[in-house]
Amino acid sequence: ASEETPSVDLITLTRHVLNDQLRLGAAATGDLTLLLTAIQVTSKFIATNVRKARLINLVGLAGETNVQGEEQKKLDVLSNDIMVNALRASGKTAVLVSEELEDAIIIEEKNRGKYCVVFDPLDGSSNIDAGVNIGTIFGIYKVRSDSKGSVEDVLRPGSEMVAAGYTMYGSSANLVLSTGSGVNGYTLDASLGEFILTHPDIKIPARGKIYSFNEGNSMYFNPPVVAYLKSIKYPAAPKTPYSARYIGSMVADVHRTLLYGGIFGYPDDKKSKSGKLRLLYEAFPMAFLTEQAGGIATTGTKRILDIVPTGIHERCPVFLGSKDDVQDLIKCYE
Ligand code: AHM
Ligand code: MG
Repeated sequence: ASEETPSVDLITLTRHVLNDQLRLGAAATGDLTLLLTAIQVTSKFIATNVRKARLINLVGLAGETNVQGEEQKKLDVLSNDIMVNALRASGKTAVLVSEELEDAIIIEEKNRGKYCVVFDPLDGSSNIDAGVNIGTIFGIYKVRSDSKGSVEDVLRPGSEMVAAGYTMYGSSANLVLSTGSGVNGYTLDASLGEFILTHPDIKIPARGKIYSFNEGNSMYFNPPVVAYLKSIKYPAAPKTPYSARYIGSMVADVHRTLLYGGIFGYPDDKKSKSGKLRLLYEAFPMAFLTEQAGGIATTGTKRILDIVPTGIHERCPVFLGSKDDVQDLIKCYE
């Protein structure tokens, strides 16, 4: 086909998920698809506002105003508020957990649906002012059959999630999603306002050549992590050392890991006894995607998706990525 001819058979996210749900048969009601439509709208909204804020920051950098701090704060809050409002209004949710909110939101009866959404509305916000990629991370549970929606509905292992994903706000907005049968990547076509399937059936290479850790924390790292990092930086010949890539935005670091392979890690250490990343809305969704793409996600000693959360803002150590690479790390813990 010539490059000037646009495709007239676009696979949008909604079409793709709907097909998937239909394939699953009678049990599907279309509710998950509608919920995902609400999430898509919030991602488009946040993408637009991230771009606007960057413009405003450029003005700030020119020395005129001191709005940077304020605008950045606004963006976090804005992202949280649009998600809460859109998810509530979708009529498909019962419980919402946001990194920005101390308590879970229990949806009132008139708007109540059967899904629970846990999310980090704008992750990696220390990167906003530098124009580096940031993202939204989300995980979805179904309420337990006997429940009208309570925090207990989300204090469940990540393996019980029915879907998980993230949207990365970069040069384009990329939404990566799993509803439990593989991982697909969609890119926002800004002129259509639709997420179009661009990365079908993402599979992590079995082994990569990249490691992604904040090595600035090295002096606090525990012996297994130190041993592992040494093994990939000073390998025995004929092996060659790995490349380091660390953006400091989980969404961007995980996105690269899904596509190129390798290992991403945020360990627990002598300073942060449970690591830094949040179990419910950072570790679980990314672990879900990683496993669905054929990789492994572990705390070093335990499968992340098996953890039973005891609090909604709990933290946990995270290592995820290519099967062979993560297995090498696990060996250092044994
Ligand atoms: P945030 O939720 O406050 O933005 O923090 C989470 C972010 C992750 O995106 C990233 O993986 C990590 O913090 C980076 O932490 P560090 O700066 O300690 O390397
Ligand atoms: Mg975060």
